Amino acid sequence: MNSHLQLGWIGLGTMGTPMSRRLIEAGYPVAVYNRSKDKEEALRASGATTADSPAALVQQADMVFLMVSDDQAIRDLFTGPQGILEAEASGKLLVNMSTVSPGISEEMANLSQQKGHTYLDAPVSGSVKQAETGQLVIMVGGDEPAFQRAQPMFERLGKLALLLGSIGSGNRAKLAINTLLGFYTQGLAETLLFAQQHGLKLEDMQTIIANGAMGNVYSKIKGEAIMGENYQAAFALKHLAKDLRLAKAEGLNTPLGAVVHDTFQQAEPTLGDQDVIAILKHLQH
Ligand code: NA7
Repeated sequence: MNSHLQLGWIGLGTMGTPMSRRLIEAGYPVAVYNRSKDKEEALRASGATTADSPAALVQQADMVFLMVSDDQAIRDLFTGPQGILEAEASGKLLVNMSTVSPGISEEMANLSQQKGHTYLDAPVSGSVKQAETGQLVIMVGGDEPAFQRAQPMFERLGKLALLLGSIGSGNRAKLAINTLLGFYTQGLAETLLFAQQHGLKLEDMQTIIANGAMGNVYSKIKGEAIMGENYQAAFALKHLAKDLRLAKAEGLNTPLGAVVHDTFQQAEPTLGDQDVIAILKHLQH
């Protein structure tokens, strides 16, 4: 670990909080910024310092990670008042780990370059548990030297970091894998509902799925959530609805893709803040 490296972290939501904490626990000095200040308290208690604005954060850090909701959040943080691009600094590495469109990454990478910074898109596969345990899969777009610069931090955050190509490649890979997540989530929910409607017990279906080739960690966790009626968001349904919109905008127009896109858009207004597997409740009606 390079103890002279000062890190910055923007976005302390469900994912950003455990991810930034892992870097603090590894011994890096980390300064944090979150739009809603109350979320900074827990990180301050863990040893982080805070910055008053994205610009102030960039000024004091060598490398800044972002983990926020969507394209709009990224646009606000980069180009808003006291935003990243207003920092009086250059030569910083900006690592955007949020799931956003390839287009906004290309745009922000260009603007960053004009200010002498380097940008990587580095969205992740995995949710809270993987974030807490450093088991995320990190999909990266950008150039090799920047990737190498971020690699020690990626090793702390994930079990795998792959450089996939130019800026936006990480975002494209993330949209592809989350399309599969959409298929699987709706598929699992429909399978369990079908079985239940035919008088089968959910516990028995769980056992059958877990012992067959279709079983995996995801089906186990989500099946248990359904049985326990625990829909607290490990991955909020609104984020998957957003990812499917982005995938559609990138040209996803397959039979399953179209159905899953529409199902999650319909469910979002009422179930958006609950976990993705709450799609089951939408399908029940
Ligand atoms: P959360 O828990 O919904 O957290 C979202 C974060 O993004 C949170 O820190 C928000 O700040 C921040 N945010 C949202 N909009 C803005 C704007 N406009 N400006 C600044 N900051 C903003 O998301 P997750 O941690 O579950 O997921 C993060 C990403 O990973 C997302 O792309 C997922 O699809 C995958 P707030 O606290 O609301 O002030």
